[in-house]
Order: sequence, then C-alpha cells, then structure tokens
Amino acid sequence: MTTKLLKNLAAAMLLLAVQDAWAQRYNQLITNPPLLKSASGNFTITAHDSSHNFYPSQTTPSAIGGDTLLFNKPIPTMAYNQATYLGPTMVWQGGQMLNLSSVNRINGQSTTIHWHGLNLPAHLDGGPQEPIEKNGGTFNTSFNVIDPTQTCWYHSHLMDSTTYQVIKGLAGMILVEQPTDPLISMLPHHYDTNDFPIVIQDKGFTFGPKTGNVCVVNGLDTAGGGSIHTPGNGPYTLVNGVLNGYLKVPKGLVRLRLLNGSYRKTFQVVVGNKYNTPTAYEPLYLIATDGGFTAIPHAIDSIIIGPGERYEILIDFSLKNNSDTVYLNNRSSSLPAAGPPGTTTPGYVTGGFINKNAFMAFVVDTSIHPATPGIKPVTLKPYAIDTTNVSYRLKVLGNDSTIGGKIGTWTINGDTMNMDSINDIIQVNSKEIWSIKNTTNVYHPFHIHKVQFQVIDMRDTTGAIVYNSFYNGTLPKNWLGYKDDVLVPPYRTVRFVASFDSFPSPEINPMYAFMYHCHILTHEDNSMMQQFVVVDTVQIKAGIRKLSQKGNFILYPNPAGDVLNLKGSSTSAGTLRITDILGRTLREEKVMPFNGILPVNIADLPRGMVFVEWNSGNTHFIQKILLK
Ligand SMILES: [Cu+2]
Repeated sequence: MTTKLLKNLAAAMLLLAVQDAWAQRYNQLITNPPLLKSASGNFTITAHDSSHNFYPSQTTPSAIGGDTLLFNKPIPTMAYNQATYLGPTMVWQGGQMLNLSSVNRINGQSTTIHWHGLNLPAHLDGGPQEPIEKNGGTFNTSFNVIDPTQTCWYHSHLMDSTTYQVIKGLAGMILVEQPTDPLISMLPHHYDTNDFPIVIQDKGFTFGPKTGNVCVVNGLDTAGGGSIHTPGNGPYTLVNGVLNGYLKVPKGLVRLRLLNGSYRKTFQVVVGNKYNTPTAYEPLYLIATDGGFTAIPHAIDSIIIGPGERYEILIDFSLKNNSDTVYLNNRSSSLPAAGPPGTTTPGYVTGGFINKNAFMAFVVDTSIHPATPGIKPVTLKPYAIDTTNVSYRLKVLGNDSTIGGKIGTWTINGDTMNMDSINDIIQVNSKEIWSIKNTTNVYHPFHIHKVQFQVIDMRDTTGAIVYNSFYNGTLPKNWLGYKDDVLVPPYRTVRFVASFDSFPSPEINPMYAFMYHCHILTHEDNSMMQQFVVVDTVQIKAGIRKLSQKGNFILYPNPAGDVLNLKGSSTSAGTLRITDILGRTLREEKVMPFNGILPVNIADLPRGMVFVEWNSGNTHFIQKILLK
C-alpha cells in the first residue's frame, strides 16, 4: 500500500471513529427520579445543596466545538430529598388530604416550592409570597387535591432568583391520579418501565482552567444569559439531569411525560432514527397537555414545547427489534415566526442555538415485559369551558428599556412586578377570557397559576384570526386541551378562557396573590410577572384591599366628578390605571415623567367605586376613589 493510501485509510478510520464516538455518546443509563407515594398523604420535600455528575460514563474527554471537554466530575447543584439533582416524582391521589411539609436546608438562601399546574389555596401554592427561610426553615401546608389526572411539576419560585435555583436543580414532577379515572389502568402506567418522566432542560456549564488541552467542568452556568457558554458549543440539553443518556424501553406501547424544565429554551421535539439530522420520525400520539387528557389521541410527528409546558405522548415500539435505537431530538433550531407588524410573510425566529445532536436515546429491550402494557384508547376526556357570561382582561407583553434604569426590562401592561401590588381581583367561580398580546419580537410562554385554561384563538395585529402556515391554518393540536402555559408568538394575541374555581382567599391582600408570568425564567425574574387574587363577592363588595404606596402622591378630589388630579412626581415613565372593584381595567394610559399635578379626565367612566393605580419603575401608588 502506498503511504498516501494508508494516510487516506487512517483519515477515513479516524472519521469513522469520531462519528462512532458521537453515536456511542448515548451510553449513560438515565436513572429516573424515584417515585414518592404516601397512602396517608404526608409528604416532606427538602431542598438542599448537593453535587451531581451529569456525565459519569464519559471515559475520555469529548472534542466539541474546538475544545476538549471533560464533564465527568461532580459539580455543585441543588436538589430535593435524596436526589443530587432535581427531586422525586410525587404521586398525589385525587381527593386526598395532603399534609405537605416544605423544608429549606439550602445554606444561605431562601427558597419557595411552587406546585405548578395545581388548583390550591393562594397562600399555599409556593409562589414568591411564601419564602421558606434559609438554613432549616419549614413551610407546612394542608389541602385537598381537587385536580384531575394530570402531570404537573414543582420548582423554586423565589422572587428574582428563580432562574438561579431552577438551573441549579430545584424542580421535580408531580403525577396527579384520580383513583376512579379508568384511563389510568388503560394507558401505560408502569413507572420507569413503560411510563417515563422526561424532564428536558437546556444547560450551560462553566469550566475551570485548562489542564493540558482539556477543559474540566467546574460548575453550572447560572447567569442565564443564554449566549455565553464557553468553551464548547453549549448550552447542552439534559434529560432527567443526564447528558447523552439512554433509556431502555419495552417492545410495545410507551408513554413519555415530557416536561420542558428549561430556564429559557423552546424545543420542537421529535423522535427520529438518527442522533444527528434524522431522516425518519416515529409517529407520536399526544394524549395529555398541561391540565390532563386530551379529547382523543392526536397523531403528530413533532411537538413544540416551551418552558414550563408538559405533554404526554405515546410511542409504539411493538414493531421494533431488540437493540433498535431511536433518538429524542430537536427538529428545528427555530420557531415559526408570526412576522412583525405589517408583514404577512411566514418566516422563522431563530431559537438561539442549534442542537443537531439528540438529547437522548431510546433502546428497545425485548426482555422487558411491563405488567401493564397499556392500550391506545380511541377517546380520552372531552373538555370545554363554556364561554357565555364571561368577563375580559387584556395582558400586553412588552419590553421597556426606560423602566427602572434596566436595559430591556420585560413588562406586562407596561409595568414590572411589584410584590405589594395586586394587579387583578377576580371573583371566585367566575369565567374570564384573557387576551395575551405579545408586542415583542420573541416568544413568551405565558403561565398562570391556579387555573387550567382553554385556548380560543390567535390573532394578528389587525385582529384577524390567523394561524400561519406552520399551524396548517388551525389551532395546533397541542393547544386542544387544558393548559396553564401557552407559547405566545411575536406580534400575536392568544386568547384563552379560564374558570377561577374554588379556594377563595379570605382577604384582598398581596399575601394571597397568585402569579401570572412569562416562564422564560430570565424574563420572569426581570420582571414579566404580576399578581391576582381570587375572592368571593363579599370581599369584593367590602373593597378590602391592602393599599400601598412608594413615593409621595396625593389623589384628589374624593369623591370625584369629571377630573381627577394626581399630585406628585416621577422621574421615569409609568402607567396610570383605573379599575373597577372586580379588577377590570376601565382606563389605562402611559404617562411620561412628571412633576406637579397630573389631571386625568374621567368624565366618560362609569360611576361607582374604582381603584386608581400609578406604577413606574420606582414609584407606586394605589387608592380607592368614588366616582359620582
Ligand atoms: Cu418571556
């Protein structure tokens, strides 16, 4: 053989070796979070500092993006209970009275544990209003599980620090099971055998100084910037806290409970035949959305899942052979664009990074025989929220670089999150249609606590109902079901209807507030989040409301006739809002910085008791005024 031929052969073999190295990277068995059940309904969830190895099976450093990276090393994390990352999968029985103890053993940091997707009393839902003291604080709750069979989750919701704590690992899954639900026994439900939690998370790592030419991992990138992840072409995508993992699945029907627990990324999930650039996709059957079962199993080949969303899908492996392998992948690095105002051309908004390699692999193992194989039912659960007799609210998602001196602050109705302010008062057992209007050029996964809503439609900036070509002219199938989180495209308005049932709060007070917010955690922390209370008519009529004020303002006269005067000063632009006692917005206007008296013409407003609210980045004011 000539030297040249040898060199070519060597090069070819090296290429093969590199490709095989990629394929063989899916060599880390994914250990699923343990199930946590309690016949008595007593649960203790303890948040703690930990350390976790995200890729213990990595035998040699990987050449990625021009660097040689070693991930095989425990790095600092946070977790719940015995886990070193994430927490156990809890099973809550419908109708059960839960006694839930949340314990914080994190050194030097408060936390909260929010029960995402569940309907429970406001002061027990683990939002920012319920911090658990650092170094051993405990928060005990007790409530009755009234939710249907559904896959929910729990995670840190600490004010301004949710990004940090969720990236560190503070999240877990909750399976709500109604004991009388016949679908439970029909569907695959043998946890870890034919029913798998799939927690997908984008993750950036930090690396220590180079040893030789190898960069050794030394921590999680908790900055959440999304663009700087060096070295390497991260962020990486983990499943259940494992990098390059695989799961063994039976030759039969398998149920995946997908949860996008990312701090930022949206994925178009597919199951394909190759780890890189698949050429064929497994048919998927969507059986549940955030709030439980869909009406029928929807045949799909991919599903767009934004941060916070859950979808349950079935895959049929019954025609596969032993060792056949398919890959969970991100089909596209981009999401369908709605197009900026004035354009109709469908385009794509780049999702920020291209992940051409699979998140994980599924390997068929014919020796696995689940006790409960499950069938694919023809019908599941009908759903519909009656839209008669509803009230309406508008939430405008925006971005304002002038507020609070922060560059690019994310806003709702021109305002930032204020823990002392109640943005909406909602009557218990009432139905409302909310319009979520996205005025920015990025997708926002809009999440609301307490309720499961039903999407009605999506409109463009002219008000026309529009589903661009990506959606085949109709609502996407993953919107046909109960949801608590919907991905609102740029320059689009998504409307949903929700019924705010059960658990009225005893008082109109921010301590009884539920949140609604963007579930991109960096947006939530900065500060696309607001609060609502749900109370009965007695509370609303009494108008009991904790009034708060930051800055010197006087509102007069009271009662008022045609003109109201706001006296004070604000160095930044803000929003003046007038709402009725049900929290419905009667008037909202943006006000430039002012000093002195700001007259507001109110001659056209209906008469009665109203709340007048001023909000800017650093001043806040709310007062009850009678219009006569
Ligand atoms: Cu957002």
